[in-house]
Amino acid sequence: MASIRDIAKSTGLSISTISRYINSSGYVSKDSAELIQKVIDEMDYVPNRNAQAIFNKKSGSIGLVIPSLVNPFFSEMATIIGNKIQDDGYGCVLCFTEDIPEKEEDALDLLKGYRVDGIIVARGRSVDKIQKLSIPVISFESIIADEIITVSADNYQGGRMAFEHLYEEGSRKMIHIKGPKGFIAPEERCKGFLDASADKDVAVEVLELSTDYLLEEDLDKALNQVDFRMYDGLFVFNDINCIHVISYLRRQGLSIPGDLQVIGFDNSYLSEMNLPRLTTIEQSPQEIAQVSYHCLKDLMDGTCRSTANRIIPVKLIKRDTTGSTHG
Ligand code: XLF
Repeated sequence: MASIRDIAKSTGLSISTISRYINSSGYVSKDSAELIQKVIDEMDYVPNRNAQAIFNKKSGSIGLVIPSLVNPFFSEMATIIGNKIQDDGYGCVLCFTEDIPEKEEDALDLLKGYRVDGIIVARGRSVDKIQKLSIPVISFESIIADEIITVSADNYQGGRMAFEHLYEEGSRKMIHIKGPKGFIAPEERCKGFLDASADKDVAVEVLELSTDYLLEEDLDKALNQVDFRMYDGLFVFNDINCIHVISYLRRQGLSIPGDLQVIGFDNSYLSEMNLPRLTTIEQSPQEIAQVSYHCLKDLMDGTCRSTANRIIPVKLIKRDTTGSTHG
């Protein structure tokens, strides 16, 4: 593998000139720069990131902490953010928590150990640890502290929209399958749903799941507690669970939306692929990724002007699990 020394030898320039060029850390004449680049291309030289990290006192990498890639919302978000990180010449260190607090703490320690230049942490729960990281950090969904920017969809409004859509399409006996306690987004979605139902004086039921990652048979057990024939409208807190619930309902002989109108949350790619195609509340992974990454870059560059939380608007995506054939 070619080294800086080989490039210096081949160009006849000094190691410090080559180093200045590679690290963009000082003046190099146009002629020398062209010559160095030509030799770099010929030798297929790739800079040693570890050496650069020591020299620049920056690791050149960014950490991304998410629950897992199983949920398509997080895989889309990770793909978009990961691409942005890579396009900017950083390395992306991807860590998984599976929503287990100890795993999250280990991931944060690992990233700290790697001296990453910034971290985006999704659905983080290690409030103390995140606060004490002393690394620029952006939190997706979780509220950590005043000085830490949270990027989140407008979950409360999304919950309201879900109720209002089911109501407008004729549902009057509704149930909400709520995400686990301790996560702010499902709580807010549920609150919005309940507040909107109270405004219309319609009573709604809530079934709370114990985790976001129930195996199909455990989810079926939770769903067995409910007689879905009593209801004509259902809001599930995220698309992946919603699609499992639809499969359960169809196995019970219920038709969607004929017997029960169903709406999810996320607008992940699965919602378009499901049959019937899923009506859902969109939280755009593109926008969330864009805002999260830009805020992080501003923090890293020291150009961030406000630590106010960034709330991303949500949107109703009407497809085939609600509407015309209902009732
Ligand atoms: O934390 C919430 C619940 O699930 C997150 O935004 C998601 O909607 C992703 O599917």
